[in-house]
Amino acid sequence: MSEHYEELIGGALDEFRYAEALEGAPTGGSAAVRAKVAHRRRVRITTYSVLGALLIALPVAAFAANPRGNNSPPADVLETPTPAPVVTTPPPHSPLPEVKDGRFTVEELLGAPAPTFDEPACGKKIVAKPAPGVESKVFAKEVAHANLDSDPQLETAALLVCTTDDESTRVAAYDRDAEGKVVMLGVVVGMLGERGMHDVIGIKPRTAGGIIATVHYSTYSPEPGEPDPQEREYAWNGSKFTQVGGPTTFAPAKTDLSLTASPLRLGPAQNGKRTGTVTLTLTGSGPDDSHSIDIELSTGHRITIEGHPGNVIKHGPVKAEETRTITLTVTIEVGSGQSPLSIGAGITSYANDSNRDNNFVTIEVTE
Ligand SMILES: [Ca+2]
Ligand SMILES: [Ca+2]
Repeated sequence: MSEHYEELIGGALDEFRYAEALEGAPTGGSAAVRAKVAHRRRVRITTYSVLGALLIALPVAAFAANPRGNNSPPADVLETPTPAPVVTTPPPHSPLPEVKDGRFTVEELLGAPAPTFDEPACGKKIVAKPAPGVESKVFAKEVAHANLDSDPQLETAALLVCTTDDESTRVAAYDRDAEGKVVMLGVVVGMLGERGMHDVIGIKPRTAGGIIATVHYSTYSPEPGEPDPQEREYAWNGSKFTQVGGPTTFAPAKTDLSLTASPLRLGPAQNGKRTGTVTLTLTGSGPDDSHSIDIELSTGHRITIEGHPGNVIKHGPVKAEETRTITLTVTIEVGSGQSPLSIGAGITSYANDSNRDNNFVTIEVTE
C-alpha cells in the first residue's frame, strides 16, 4: 500500500475516533444532541466513504500494476459493495396443530351414531349401503358439507335411509370432537308428513349455513298425481335445527278432477272374451292444472285395454277448466251368461284433489 493511501486511511480513522469520543461528553440540551448526532453521522459517512473508496481503489490499482493484468478484473472486485443484510433471528417456529373441521365422506360415517327411526330394526349405527333391493339398516345415501352450528367451520349433513322402515329418511348433522371422532350433533330433518309420508331424496349445502333438502311427496320417485318435489331449507338457529325457508307443506288441493263414463256396449262372446268400447270423460275444475294421473279400470274378470298395459291408463296433466275424452277398447274374459258386468273406473293416483267423490264412476255395461 502506498504512503498516500496510508495517510488517507489514517486521517479518516482519526476523525472517526474523535467523533466516537464525543459520545461520552455531557449533553447540552436537545439542540446540542441533535447537532452532535448529525455531526457524528457526517463523520461516519465520510469515514466509511473514504474507507470504501480505498477498499475499491486499492485492489483495482494493484490489478492495474499486475504485469499479467490485461485480463478482465475479477467480477467480485468490481461489484459495488453492499451493506451486509441485517440478520434477524426469526422467532422459533412452532407448527400449529392441524385443525380438522367436521367434514366426512359417506365411508367415514360408517359406524357413526344414527338417529332413531320408527322401525327399531333400523339400528343405531350407520352401516354400509346395501345392494339394490336388499333391505338394510340405516345407511348414508349422500353427504353435504355445510355450516351446521355456531362455529365457522364446516360440518357434515348426512341423508340417512333405512330400507326396513319403508325407505324412511332422516338428515343428521355430524362433527368431529377434540379427539377426531365422529359425533352426531342432532337431527336436521326428521320424519316429514303424516307417518313419514314425505321423504328427503337429496341434500345440498345452503349458502347462509344449513342445508337445502329436496323433499318428495312420497318415498319413491314422483308418481302420477303427486305434487312436485319441493326444496326446503334447514339450519341451526343457535339452539336447534329448524326449517328456515321453502314450503312447509305440500300445496293444498287446488284442483278437482272428475271422471264420467259412457255405457260400455260389449260384443258377443268369442272364445270366452267380449270386446267393446267405452268413452271416459275427464274434467279439470281448477283452479290449477293437475299433475299426471292414472286411471284404473276394475272388474271381477280379467280385463285388457288396447294400447295400455295392464288395466291402467296413464294420462298427462289436465288443465284447469279442460275436458278430455278417452275412448278405450276393452276386452273382458267372461263366461257365458255372466253379463251384464260391473266395471268401475277411477282416478287412482291423484293425491291433491279437493273432491275425491267424483273421481270414481261405475260403467254401465250393456249388451
Ligand atoms: Ca360450523
Ligand atoms: Ca275430484
